[in-house]
Amino acid sequence: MADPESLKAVFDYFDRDGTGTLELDELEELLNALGQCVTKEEVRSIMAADDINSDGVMSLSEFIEFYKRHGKDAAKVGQEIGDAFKRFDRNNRGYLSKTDMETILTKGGAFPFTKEEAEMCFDAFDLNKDGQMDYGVTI
Ligand SMILES: [Ca+2]
Ligand SMILES: [Ca+2]
Repeated sequence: MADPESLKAVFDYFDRDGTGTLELDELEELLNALGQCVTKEEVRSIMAADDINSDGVMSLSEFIEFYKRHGKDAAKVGQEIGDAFKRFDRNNRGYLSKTDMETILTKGGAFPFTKEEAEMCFDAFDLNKDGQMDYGVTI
């Protein structure tokens, strides 16, 4: 399973509004970024299944449980993305370019993406559309 540090980085990344929890739209974005094509219905049922304390949002600990339950494939992707950020951002710029992202996703690891998929992923991450993917790991 992915180490908690990477999971937390991923979790924080998708917690756009900094509430410390993932709401439905944030969870949807996360799943899409991981290459899971999910419908809103599916997001809702995932949330329902994994929202352990039934408060309607996913906390970090629930998110970690979610990863455990949904097998090592998902965990591996999350970990790869987290690790890849650090590995490819050699100059510690704090962001990756679209080319970096394509290199990571199409050449790296157990889950090779097509160029189109990599671009979709990049666009999902590049929120302010400045062509740089900030990964904003707060330590
Ligand atoms: Ca949030
Ligand atoms: Ca919850």
